Amino acid sequence: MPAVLAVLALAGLGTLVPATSAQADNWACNDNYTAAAYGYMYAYNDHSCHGGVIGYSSSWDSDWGNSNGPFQGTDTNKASSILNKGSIAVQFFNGTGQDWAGGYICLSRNEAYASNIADAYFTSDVQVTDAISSHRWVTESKCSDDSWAT
Ligand SMILES: [Ca+2]
Ligand SMILES: [Ca+2]
Repeated sequence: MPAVLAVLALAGLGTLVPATSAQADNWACNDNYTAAAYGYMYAYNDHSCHGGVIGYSSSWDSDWGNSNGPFQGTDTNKASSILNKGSIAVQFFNGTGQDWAGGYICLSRNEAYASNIADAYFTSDVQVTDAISSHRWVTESKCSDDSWAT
């Protein structure tokens, strides 16, 4: 009987550990969201809102790699988690330019943040991690598919 109980206890632990670590992953994003300024979006170097803030903005930036605006130089192609504390959605693009063309992905206000975009793809099927190069604010209706955020 003790052996059976031990196995049951281990099985119980096995289910608890992943849940706890998943929650831990989101705590930094939760904390950052609480601390974030209203009306701003944020981007982070690593997943789970770790690795430092690449930049934050209440406005738009059509090129995260140029020398203008809230995102500049090496900020482009670096974000691994993103956060939205604005009143509408943020649309992130793989490309640059004010024609806002090419593949994109959206982070709605209600999603608040995407703690790990490793499994996310732009509408062009290009992987989002370390590939965001511009962003703008859009109404939620312009972002039809936002079910990817976790
Ligand atoms: Ca810029
Ligand atoms: Ca990164």
